[in-house]
Amino acid sequence: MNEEAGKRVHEKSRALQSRAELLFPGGVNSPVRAFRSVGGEPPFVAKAQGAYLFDADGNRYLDYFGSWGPMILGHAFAPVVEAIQKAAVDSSSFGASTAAEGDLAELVMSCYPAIERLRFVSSGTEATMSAIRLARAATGRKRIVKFEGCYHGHSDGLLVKAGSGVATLGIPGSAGVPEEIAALTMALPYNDLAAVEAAFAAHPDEIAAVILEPVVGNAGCIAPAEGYLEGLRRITAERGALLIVDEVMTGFRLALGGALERFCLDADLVTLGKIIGGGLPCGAFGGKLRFMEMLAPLGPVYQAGTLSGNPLAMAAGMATVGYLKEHAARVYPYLEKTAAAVADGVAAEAAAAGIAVTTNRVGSMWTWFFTGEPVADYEQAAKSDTKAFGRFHRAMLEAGVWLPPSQFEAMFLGTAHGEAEVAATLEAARGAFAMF
Ligand code: KE4
Repeated sequence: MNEEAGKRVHEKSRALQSRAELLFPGGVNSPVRAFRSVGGEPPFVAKAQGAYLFDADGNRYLDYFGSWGPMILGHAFAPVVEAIQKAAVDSSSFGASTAAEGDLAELVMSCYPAIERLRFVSSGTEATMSAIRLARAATGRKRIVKFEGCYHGHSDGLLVKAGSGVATLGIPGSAGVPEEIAALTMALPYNDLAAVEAAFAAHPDEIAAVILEPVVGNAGCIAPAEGYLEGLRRITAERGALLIVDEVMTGFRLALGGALERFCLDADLVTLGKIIGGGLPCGAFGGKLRFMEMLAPLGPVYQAGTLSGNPLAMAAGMATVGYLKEHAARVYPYLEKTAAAVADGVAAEAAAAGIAVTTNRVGSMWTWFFTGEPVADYEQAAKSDTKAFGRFHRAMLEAGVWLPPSQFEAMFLGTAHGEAEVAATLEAARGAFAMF
């Protein structure tokens, strides 16, 4: 660790930030990285190993965002690194069919019985955008239902009261999205089945699909209420709309078969990303055969991608998902136990300091909301004290613990986080709360 008299130095990161602001809007290639909602200056990462990030000035940080989900096995996990290196010597892209795509698809489909056919893309945004187009074609309907606080990537029709990024920036949708397109998307309160029933009653035979995060991560972590997911499955089936379960964040995170396995849920279409690429750009969408065979070149729905099924992403995904499948019996209970130790331990430190925090956790994703009230939807999450979260974030960062830079994001940990990391996190939190 690089320190002067107990203070961390950040001169290299500051210099890199100055240059970045002459190159990228806000100095970043994705808004949340700019730390706008938590304050302070984002360190520039130079490398990472296991549970740790190292910045350009040599400072070490415990990583609790894990590239926003993909790094479930820790950074530079040897089997993943070796798989990428091995694939790279045979070229990084072909733009032609490969065995590797089939290998990863078979592995993914062995974990997701709901997926009868699959299509790889290069991001979660592409996956959800494509699934929506498919649902509209399959039903001949135009309207979409999403939920406030859920984020499904930045395609026009889904930037309507979205969560991650937009919620953090306080933008209720996004400039540049035509109102005609936004008007086709209804953003309903999460965990409210009556609102969904009312939407279908108001627009009978017009709603193509309901898309949701089965466990919300983009408003901070919000769990589905008892019976909620089953209710959505029932209503959409009754009303002839598709249920699109966006597992970009929860896939392979909450269980080997994601939320569909954890909550015994069926879906018409599923979207995946993050972990499926082992940290390389990769997304996927898939589901029932009768819908997927509408995709070009078989059917009338066009969807394409230069780097779809990229061989390096396939190799990293195979190494990651393959390891998770082989060791699932050990990995998922471990992640559950370790995440509970961190989430509940920090909550106990807050309580001891007299600070109101609500902890929502499902598996190894969680959020500490700075509020004394329960958080079951975005409206309740938005009542959190984001300034307090900002103070907490800055204090933890200075103590070497890098939390996601937003109250409206989920924390993640992976198999590289152990007892030492848990203890260091609780100690850092104790110190942070002492400064409140
Ligand atoms: P990407 O296009 O960023 O690969 O995926 C979009 C997406 C879709 N669905 C869900 C449930 C997601 O969480 C995401 C992306 N998540 C955010 C973080 N919460 C990505 C981080 C960022 O935007 O920089």
